[in-house]
Amino acid sequence: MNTSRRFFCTGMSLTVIGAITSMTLSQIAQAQGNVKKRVIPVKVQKFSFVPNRIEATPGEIIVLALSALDFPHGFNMPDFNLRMDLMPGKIINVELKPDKPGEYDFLCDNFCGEGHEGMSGKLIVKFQD
Ligand SMILES: [Cu+2]
Repeated sequence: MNTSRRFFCTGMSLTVIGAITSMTLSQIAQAQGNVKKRVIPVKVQKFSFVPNRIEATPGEIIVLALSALDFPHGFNMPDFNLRMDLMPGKIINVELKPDKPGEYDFLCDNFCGEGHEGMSGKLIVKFQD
């Protein structure tokens, strides 16, 4: 009885060690840049994001490289709980890994003039046709 219980315990700890090891390996892979990221430059100016329609596949990692050209705009993606200030002359990189297919709006949330209300775009996440 005692012997079999000891074996059981050993098995458990081996499993735990295995899980920790595989997690560490995937973290090393990320640190080495083995994870593919697609960088998408986005120009931000009164009153548009260019491009204003960005497509991605579920699970893909994309980096929006946002540059404000003329004014301090804001970048807000409510579905991702994300907002950034975009100051002219700086590139702000926003890394996203959208897992679920769907359409996610983004918008300027810093009033920038008469066309501000229409300053928005969409991230469209879908499996490729
Ligand atoms: Cu704006």
